[in-house]
Amino acid sequence: FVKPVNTTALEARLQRLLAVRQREAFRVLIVDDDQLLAEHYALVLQGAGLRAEILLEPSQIYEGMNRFRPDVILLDVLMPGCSGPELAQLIRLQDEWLSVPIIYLSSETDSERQLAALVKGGDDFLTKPITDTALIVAVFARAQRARQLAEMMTKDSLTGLLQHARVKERLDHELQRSERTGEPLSVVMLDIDHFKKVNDNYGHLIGDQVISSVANLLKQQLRKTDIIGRYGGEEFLLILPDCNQQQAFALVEQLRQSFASLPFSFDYHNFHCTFSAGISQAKATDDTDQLIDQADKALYSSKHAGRNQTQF
Ligand code: GH3
Ligand code: MG
Ligand code: MG
Ligand code: MG
Repeated sequence: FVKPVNTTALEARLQRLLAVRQREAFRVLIVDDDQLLAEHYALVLQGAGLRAEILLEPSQIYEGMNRFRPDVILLDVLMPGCSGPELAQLIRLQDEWLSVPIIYLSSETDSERQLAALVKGGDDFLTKPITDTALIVAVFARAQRARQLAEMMTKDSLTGLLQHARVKERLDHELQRSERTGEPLSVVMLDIDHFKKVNDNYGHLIGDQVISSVANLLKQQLRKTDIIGRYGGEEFLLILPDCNQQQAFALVEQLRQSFASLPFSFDYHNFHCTFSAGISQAKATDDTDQLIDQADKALYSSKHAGRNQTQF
């Protein structure tokens, strides 16, 4: 006697689980040559509040990954041209995609062959046919873990901003995109002025608070599409897509003035801090390092000219 699964109770629990608000819906890339089936999975996942995109053509995997940046890949095993496990191997060749969970979804029930597929770079093996609930749970659980891990790996713990290496990766990506679309792209380097004195006069804990408040100001005032990184101790790198040098200048000047007027206190003593900034706008011939270097040089000019200012 097998006790029937109470699907309504399970689904209700699942709904509650999914109701936990995600800052951004999980993205699932469905790679399957069977369009009808892929569309069915996409609908099921979208119904559960996830974002799903279908890739019917395995050869477009890198393009699809770069455009969609999935949290999870749902991968068919038997496809013409390139098998699922072969594709998993290709995905794992890119450092950037090493930790994206790959879930095989196939009618393959032979455990030897399932194992062989997993060894090539997959994380889970689901078999078709699959219930909607089982699919949602499997994908959701993997996506959630992957997001948590990715957050921990990429975010600076004091400010919650992207770490040095990650912000450079994002700049590579945005630079390629701006070359493709022709949209302007600006980069800003910020550095807190005389920060050593803040530490010396008020201690490192207060210094940390000052760094956090720059980060909070940036998070509050920049657009969702802007990218903010903690580039060094008290240095920040901003990537501003679809923003030219003049627009970036106006924006940074506003930020600079807001920050300069922010009061800090230590032992009933109030003090203010300032930062200096340098801006560079991408030209067609620039690479990531050149763009950062130009922003750095502009920052140096601001420092040299007396600090608490923005130059490009
Ligand atoms: P300048 O105006 O030329 O930028 O002067 P500065 O004093 O800010 O010079 P510099 O950039 O060389 O000094 C940065 C200091 O920031 C050195 C380091 O001790 C301190 N620092 C770096 N990371 C942290 C951090 O996470 N917390 C605190 N409290 N201090 C940090
Ligand atoms: Mg197939
Ligand atoms: Mg510095
Ligand atoms: Mg400094």
